[in-house]
Amino acid sequence: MISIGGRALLALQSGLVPRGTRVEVFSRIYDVFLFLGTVVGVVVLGYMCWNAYKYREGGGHAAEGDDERPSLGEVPTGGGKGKKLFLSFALSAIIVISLILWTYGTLLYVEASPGPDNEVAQGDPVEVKVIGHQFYWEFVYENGYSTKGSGVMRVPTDREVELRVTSADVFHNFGITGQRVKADAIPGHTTDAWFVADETGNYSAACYELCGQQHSYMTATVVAMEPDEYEQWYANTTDNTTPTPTATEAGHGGGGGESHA
Ligand SMILES: [Cu+2]
Repeated sequence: MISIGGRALLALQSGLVPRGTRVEVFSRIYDVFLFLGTVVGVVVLGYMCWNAYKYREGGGHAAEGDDERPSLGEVPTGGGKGKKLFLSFALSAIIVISLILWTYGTLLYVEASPGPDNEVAQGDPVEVKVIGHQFYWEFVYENGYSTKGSGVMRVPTDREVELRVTSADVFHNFGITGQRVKADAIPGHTTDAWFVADETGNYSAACYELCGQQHSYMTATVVAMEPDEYEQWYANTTDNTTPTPTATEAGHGGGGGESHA
C-alpha cells in the first residue's frame, strides 16, 4: 500500500524523523517549526534593519560619495548580478522543501503505528473499538467487553493502544487532546489511530464534530493504568455484547451484539 516514494521516506525517517509517542513526535514538529521560523525571522528582520541603517538618509555611504541608493523609479541592481536574489531563493527553497519532506515523513510514522520494533511500547498492542453514538462514546475490547455508556476507556501504560474508530449513527470525531489523537468516526467505516500513554493518569476525550444538540456533552475519560493493574481489571471483564446462548434460545437475544465465537 505504501508507494515507492513512501518507502524512500520511511528509509529516510529511520534516521532523521523522530520516533516516540504521538505527544513526543508532535512536540518535535512544533519545536522544529518554531526554531526554523525564529531563525528565518531573525535573519530577514536583521538584514532589513542592517540595510535600513546602512542606507539611511545622510548616512555613511552618501557621505563617502559611493551612494548605492537607487534614485526614484530606478530598479536597484544590487551590484552582484542577482547573486543575492539567487542565493535567497535557493536558501528558502531548500528550507521549505526539506521541511515539507521531513514533516511528511514524520506524519507517515504517525499515520502508521510504531510497529513491533520500537522503543515506546512493550508487548502486543491493545485493540479498542471506539463507537460514536448520539451522544456518548462506547469502547469495546477484544474479549467483547463493552463500556456501554460509562464513557471510560481503560488502557495500560507503555503499551500501544490501537483504536478502531467508527460510528453507530452520524459523523462524529474522536479526539484525546492529551495524547494528540483525533480520528473520524464514520458509520460503516473504520478509522485507525494509535497512542502510547507513557504515564498513568486521566486524559479527557471528546467529540470534535458537531453531531447534534448534545454534541458538547459527548465526552469520555481515558484512564491510563499500570500494566498489571490493567491486566487485573481486564481479566475481570466479560463479553457483554454477544448474546448468551440461553438468552438467544429464550428469544431475548437482541442487543445488537456481533458474534465473537
Ligand atoms: Cu459526536
